[in-house]
Amino acid sequence: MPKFNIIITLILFIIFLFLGKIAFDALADNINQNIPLKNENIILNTDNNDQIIENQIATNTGENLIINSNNIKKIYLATEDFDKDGLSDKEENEIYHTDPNIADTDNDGFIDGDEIKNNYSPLNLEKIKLDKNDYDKDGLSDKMEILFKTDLTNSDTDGDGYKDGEEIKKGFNPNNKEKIKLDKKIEINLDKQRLSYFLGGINMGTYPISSGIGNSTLKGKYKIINKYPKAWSSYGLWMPYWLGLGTGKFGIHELPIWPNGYREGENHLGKKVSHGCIRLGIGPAKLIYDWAEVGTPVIIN
Ligand SMILES: [Ca+2]
Ligand SMILES: [Ca+2]
Ligand SMILES: [Ca+2]
Ligand SMILES: [Ca+2]
Repeated sequence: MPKFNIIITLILFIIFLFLGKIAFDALADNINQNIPLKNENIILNTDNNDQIIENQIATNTGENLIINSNNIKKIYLATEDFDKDGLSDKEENEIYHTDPNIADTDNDGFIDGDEIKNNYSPLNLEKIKLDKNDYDKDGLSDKMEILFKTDLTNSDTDGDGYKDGEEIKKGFNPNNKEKIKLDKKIEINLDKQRLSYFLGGINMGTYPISSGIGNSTLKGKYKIINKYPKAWSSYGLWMPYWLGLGTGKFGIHELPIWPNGYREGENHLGKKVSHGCIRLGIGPAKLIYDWAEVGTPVIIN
């Protein structure tokens, strides 16, 4: 009966194929159900090796998924702006921590990109500027977090136990667990009569000064060579918060005070009136004095 056996074998084989197709369809449905319904770019890594199957589905939510059997990781592209708010998906995810799928994250009527362009916080319903908003309450404004490339939604970006704001205040790198100091520098612009101070290349503040009359403040690269809370000038007045420059014959200090208590030059900030020193106003002088160290470079342009 060999013919009969062949027929039985063929029938069994057809049944086997049919069951196999049912199983395969069920598996395919299952995979499809596990894919979020939003339209996304999805990369399926089906078998843990290097084979990656790219599966473009309809449109894009700004989220690109890599799926393999062990983990799911979203990739945001610098070339995509899914919600058309003027910020790329990557910028929204990595820098501003806004929603790449919603144009107006804080729902205040202004789209994220416009808020950033005009220095407003896209994460605060209040009309508040980035330099006044501290989203994660770590003592560093959102504006400075963006400049220092720290995480404005994480109070301790590098996870070393010190808040981002504390690290910047003490001059440490908030993006590195190691205790690494950031470079300090002071720059003085004689034409603009302004002093700026920099930490790690980031401008921390700019203040009006009063430098030497005519060209009596010499341009050049200097270092702070000494500092005294109150120095005495040969012109017979006190120079509070003294930071000596060059050979120490001139320096940066607060508006001078005569022995009778009269404060010199309060109306002169922004004008060249001194004998060569760089005068700072009340407030900024102490701030710069406390911040700068002996050895800090001072560049006068
Ligand atoms: Ca966007
Ligand atoms: Ca908004
Ligand atoms: Ca932070
Ligand atoms: Ca830290």
